[in-house]
Amino acid sequence: MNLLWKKDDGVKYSSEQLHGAYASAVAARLMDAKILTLLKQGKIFFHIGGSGHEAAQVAMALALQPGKDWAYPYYRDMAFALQFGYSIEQIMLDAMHRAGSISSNGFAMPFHYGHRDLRMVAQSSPTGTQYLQAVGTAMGAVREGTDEVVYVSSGEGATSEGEFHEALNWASRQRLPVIFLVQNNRYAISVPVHDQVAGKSVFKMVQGYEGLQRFQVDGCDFKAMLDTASTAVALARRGEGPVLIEAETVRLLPHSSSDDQRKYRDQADLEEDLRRDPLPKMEAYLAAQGVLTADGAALLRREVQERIDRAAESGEKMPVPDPAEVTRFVYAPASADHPRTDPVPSATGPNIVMVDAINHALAEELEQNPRMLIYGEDVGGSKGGVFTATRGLAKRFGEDRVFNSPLAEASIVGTAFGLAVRGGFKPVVEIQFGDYIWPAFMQIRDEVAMLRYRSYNQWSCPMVIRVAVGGYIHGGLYHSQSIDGFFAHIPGLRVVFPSTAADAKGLLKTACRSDDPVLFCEHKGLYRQSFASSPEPPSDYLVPFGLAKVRKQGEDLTVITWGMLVQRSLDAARKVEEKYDATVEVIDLRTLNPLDRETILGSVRKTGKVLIVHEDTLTGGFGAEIAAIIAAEAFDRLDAPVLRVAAKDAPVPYAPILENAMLPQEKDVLAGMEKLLNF
Ligand SMILES: Cc1ncc(C[n+]2csc(CCOP(=O)(O)OP(=O)(O)O)c2C)c(N)n1
Repeated sequence: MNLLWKKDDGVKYSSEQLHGAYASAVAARLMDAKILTLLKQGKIFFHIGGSGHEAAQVAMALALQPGKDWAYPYYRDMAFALQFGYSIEQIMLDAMHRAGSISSNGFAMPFHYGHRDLRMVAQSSPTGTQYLQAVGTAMGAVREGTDEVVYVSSGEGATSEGEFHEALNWASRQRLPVIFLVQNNRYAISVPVHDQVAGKSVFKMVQGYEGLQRFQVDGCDFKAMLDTASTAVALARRGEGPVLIEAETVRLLPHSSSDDQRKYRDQADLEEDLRRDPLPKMEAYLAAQGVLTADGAALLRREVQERIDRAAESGEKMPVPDPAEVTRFVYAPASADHPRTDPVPSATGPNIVMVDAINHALAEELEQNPRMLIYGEDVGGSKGGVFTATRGLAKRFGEDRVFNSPLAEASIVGTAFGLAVRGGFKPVVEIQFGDYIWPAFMQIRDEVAMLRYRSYNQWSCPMVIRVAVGGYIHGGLYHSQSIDGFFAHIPGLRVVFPSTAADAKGLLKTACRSDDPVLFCEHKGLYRQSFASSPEPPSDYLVPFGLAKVRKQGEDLTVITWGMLVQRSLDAARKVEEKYDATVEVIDLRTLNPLDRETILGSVRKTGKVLIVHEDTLTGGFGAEIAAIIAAEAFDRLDAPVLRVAAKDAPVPYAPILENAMLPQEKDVLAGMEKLLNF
């Protein structure tokens, strides 16, 4: 083997490796051209290319170890993907959205790379979400005692996203082995870098992160880039912390096939980029090293072009995905098999309140699963969360397994994603208040809930997101919100909402063992309520998802409710039964996703009248969904319109008299019941 590269840190590359990197760069360049032709022919619908970024990308991939190191590339990373181990044929099948395409089987957009064997985590489209995920994966690498490195990339535009900075903060704080490669082509679609980045340089912008090593390099210069990438990987692998590389590249094509860059870039600017084209420079360097000749380069181009043409021809003949599979991998395949029987606890302990039941469920699950981790704001140390749900856990299980996160909700969920995709780790994270879950919404909606689907079941990130929700506690506008309606609207996310201590324990334990991500709603007003307390079920008590509980049997009216409104509905039912010759059935849904349609419809068909009661605001609340299901499935059994009792369409105000007026009260439930019984 002819070794051409030897730096002080001992990194070496053979002539074969350098030649291979050139072949990947050429393949990426020719693929861009071919796909644009196929697009004009109507055979492909979208293209986003990396022409001008090839040298930076292949150098980076060459410095990493595919299969060992992890990669979170971005959509412009075709040359990286090829050098890391993707084949031309695989990328072509992705581009043609054919069945069998490696990244997603045609479910994700092309150029969103994901490859299980290569440890390349299936990518999404939001700019910047990948950064926190890479940090989480690096946390896992360190915890497992490996010397794996995690690569993550984006353009310079994505560095304006807050999550990029959250990721730098977390990675620097924990000295994690993450390589942040920012490929600065000076445009984010049409936005020039001076409208984007303070000081026009990402390298300068991030200088305040102590512990972050930084490099700025000409990304069109293969040698300079390989030198930098090798140094960066060696540093990260040695445990010397994260590294940011700003590689100055050029964008030789428009942003994507939907863009025309001549509308916002002048001729001189475009020509200047062409002068910096990295490929001729790479060829000259490799020729000088004796790795490439002019004839050899020409032959390679011909061979690669032929292979690309063949890949396009055979790709066209491949079948398209099967529409029968359109909902196949929204959830873990086994998750449809939840048992339909409510377990009876084998023994019960003394009465406990809900927050203690949650605490005990977490302790038991930490005990039985050594790879479960708990973190969030104020969760570690002796405080144990602002509601004390995690009190004592850090002391008992160690600060290594139960710890504080920075005050950053996207960080909490994004890193949990990165931990969970490794397999094995089960992050059970806490969002302190539902009102503050929104910075994590992108991670939850576009990332956590969609990962399995977009990767055709190659990747998943099961986790539990515990979140304190709800009002009736004089918490005001920002400590009282109901969020269940938003999250029940997300395919791929389980939504659980217990109303008793026993259910909270049994459901949380199920959540901790679920293969799906779970949003676990804990009502703050129920944490210490005596009416929500129950005898404590033992550690083998697991409540299945998708099984509502009939809290009170009745014949004349069905009330469907969950969370805080269960008790108010039970109280109202008893009052109405004293006044009317009628009995009321009260159903506590316990999980909104999966939804127990069977119990709902069975009861409605029996009573013929239904009142849906929830704490969330009326418009767009989850009650509307239940009403629609009943209207569609049990219309012929209804003796009255479906009615809803819910909060007024307003925020939750602070003064108790206002809060009471806004949130549904027992008297409102009673009025709804009477209206239906009198109908
Ligand atoms: C969160 C989010 N906002 C907006 C977009 C639309 N978008 C896609 S790419 C892009 C520009 C990205 O520019 P940059 O990060 O510099 O990378 P480049 O495409 O130049 O390589 C935008 C605005 C998106 N995908 N995600």
